[in-house]
Amino acid sequence: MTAVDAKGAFVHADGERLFCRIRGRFFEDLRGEKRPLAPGDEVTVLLAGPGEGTIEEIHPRRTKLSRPSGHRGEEEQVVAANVDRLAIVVSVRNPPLRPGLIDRLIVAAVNHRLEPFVVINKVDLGKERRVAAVRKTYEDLGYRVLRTSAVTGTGISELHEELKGRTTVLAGHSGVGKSSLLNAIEPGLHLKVGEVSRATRKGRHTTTRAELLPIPGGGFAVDTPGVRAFGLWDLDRADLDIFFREFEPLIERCRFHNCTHAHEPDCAVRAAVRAGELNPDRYAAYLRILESLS
Ligand SMILES: Nc1nc2c(ncn2[C@@H]2O[C@H](COP(=O)(O)OP(=O)(O)O)[C@@H](O)[C@H]2O)c(=O)[nH]1
Ligand SMILES: [Mg+2]
Ligand SMILES: [Zn+2]
Repeated sequence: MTAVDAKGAFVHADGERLFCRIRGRFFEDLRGEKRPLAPGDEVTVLLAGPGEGTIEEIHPRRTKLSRPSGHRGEEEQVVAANVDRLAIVVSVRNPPLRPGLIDRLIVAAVNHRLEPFVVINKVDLGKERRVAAVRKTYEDLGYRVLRTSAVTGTGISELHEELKGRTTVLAGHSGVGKSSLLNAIEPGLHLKVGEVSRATRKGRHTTTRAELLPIPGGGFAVDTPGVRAFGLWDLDRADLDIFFREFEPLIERCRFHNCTHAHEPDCAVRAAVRAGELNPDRYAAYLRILESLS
């Protein structure tokens, strides 16, 4: 299943793209979800005619990436299903890197059992020291970090290699170049690319819905429509620390077994931050996420 709207869904079957109707009964048992299907869902299709079919069965999801939606975030919107990896795309300039976003998306990815990696795009715009610093932070933690430019082609073949044979969601603020990177890998995708508005430095949302895009050589990418408020669906604040992998060896040395590492005495995480053994930006990101979960 590659794309979905109210009327039906596009399904990839043996290299063919079928438009399939969704049976009404799939809308009845939604369990708080907005739609019965998400990009990446695996389905059984009954062929109806050339290029057409009906979805007969929706298979259980291996993984899913969700965010809260609706007025008060009470509904679950599944951005993509059966995804293997999350590519966290940022740019160091235009729009600038927002502190904490990579950390938040790593938590979201791991919480959903996706393997995260970081793509620093627009490296043609300079800021080399910043790029190197971001790269070092996340490589030291054991995450893969790529430097790319959709304009000059830097890192595009490496990114292509990362995407091959798997399903990867590209997440990051709009305007960072997600659609441009995918076009650079496969110009035939003809993804619409937005202008970054000078006034707000925020990209316009030209990508309006998530869609599964075939990658040359195998695999799929999901180009998400921005992640203004990529929520941490289903995450208990007491579990947040386990998603900060560098905290892990410290956690058992905190005095309280349920230490939140925010204010408690004899906290090994805070001690490590004070001693300069933990990256203070990562700790600040942890505290910000912790606060947002209360
Ligand atoms: N200088 C530079 N501009 C880029 C690069 N990648 C994308 N852009 C520009 O950034 C803007 C937003 O790109 P787009 O792909 O729509 O971003 P998306 O919202 O993340 O999909 C467009 O004007 C692109 O031409 C890059 O590597 N370098
Ligand atoms: Mg886009
Ligand atoms: Zn602690």
